[in-house]
Amino acid sequence: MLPPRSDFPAGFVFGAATAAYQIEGAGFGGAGPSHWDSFAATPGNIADDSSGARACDHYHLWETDLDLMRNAGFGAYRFSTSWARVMPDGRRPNPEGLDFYDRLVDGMLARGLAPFLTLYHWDLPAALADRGGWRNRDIAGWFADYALAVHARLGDRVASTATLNEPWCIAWLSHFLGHHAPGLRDIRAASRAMHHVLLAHGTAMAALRAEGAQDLGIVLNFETAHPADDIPGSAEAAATHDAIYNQWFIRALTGQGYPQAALAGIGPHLPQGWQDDMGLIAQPLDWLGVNYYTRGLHAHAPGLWPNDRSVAGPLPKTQMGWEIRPEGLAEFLLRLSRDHVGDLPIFVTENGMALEPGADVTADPARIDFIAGHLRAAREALAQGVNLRGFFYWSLLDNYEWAFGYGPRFGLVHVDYDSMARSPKASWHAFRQMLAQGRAD
Ligand code: PNW
Repeated sequence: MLPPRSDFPAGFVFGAATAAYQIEGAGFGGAGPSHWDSFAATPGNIADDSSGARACDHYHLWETDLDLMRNAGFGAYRFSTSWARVMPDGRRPNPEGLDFYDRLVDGMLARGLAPFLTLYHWDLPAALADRGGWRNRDIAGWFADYALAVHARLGDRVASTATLNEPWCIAWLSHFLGHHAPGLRDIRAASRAMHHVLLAHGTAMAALRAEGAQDLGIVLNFETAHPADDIPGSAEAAATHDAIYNQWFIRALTGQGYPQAALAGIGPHLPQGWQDDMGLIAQPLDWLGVNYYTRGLHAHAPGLWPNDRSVAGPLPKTQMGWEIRPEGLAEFLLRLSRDHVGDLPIFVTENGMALEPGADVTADPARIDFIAGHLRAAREALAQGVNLRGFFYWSLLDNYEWAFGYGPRFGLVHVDYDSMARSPKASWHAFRQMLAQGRAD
């Protein structure tokens, strides 16, 4: 059972989240290729060698999907626009792509769903990737132009706009760990990307503000970093990981500067004159988005910086192998408000679990328990004074889980990838039951 709606303040937003490349289908409707298409086409990069070419065919089934959002009783929908669909070559708008999002936003409003827009959830146009992508400083201007093009079309109707989803994944996971497009394992490329994502955010924020845009924010991911054992080197590995993952972005965004423990390895590879960009990066935010899934255990690894090796932990795990630890959500919300953002409104923009389906693909009691635990953690943070404004489940639909392909299923709604049939799971019904207790807003 989920906690009652009345446990949350009036106006608290409940929603579900998706991302364009994971659900829409790609490469048609005037869209250009993205670097995910080429990454996915390279054998070995994706667990099942699949791509987002068809995904959930949401591009054609979007009305069904918005009905699923509304019928669950949600008041908001977090979605992303695809840069490669809006600008096939990264620079010039594609009217057909903008028309699609225009209809989508109108469809949300017609169903009483507040549109929470994310401008970049990883589908970089291939033409820009070919010019160095996030390694090229010019991406700050390219991204700002894209942000303005979307704002010009949708800005009068969206409730909220995030610049980037998870800059750690865009920069570190993709350029240092090599797990996501463009699949690099290169400290110099990664360090530059770590700075350029923030520069792009700041440049776009300033441009959007100049156009009168409101309710602007960014979505960061956080993962508790604990030492795997008592060796001092493991405490150091966990602290270094924490600096790169949990502190780098929020510190820069709030004018606190990059953390020393991360600068030790990244600093020498940053672009010249990076210090001069820190003012532009620290644009005032209207809200912060927090994605939280799990904790990681870290052990000392001899060799190259950051001397960090991830170790499997003892707690119960999801289908991703991620430990389930709801109290970490409350810990992060408190830590963020105490150390970084004070009273700034915070939204949990993603939290969810992948679960192996059983014979009845709609029976997912473990997911209901997972959500209940994390909602209780959210309530705990509220009780301790955190200015938490909403909670978005990841994800509405089973979808393309990046390097893991179509295996892991995060959805409140099951998707049959042959027939494209949608079947609401017990967790969807649990939200519906909770939210039927009356909208507080
Ligand atoms: C997030 N990690 O990705 C994304 O925002 C979603 O698109 C994705 O489907 C969801 O979480 C579930 O994975 C992450 O390696 C991917 O730490 C990887 C990591 C974190 C978040």
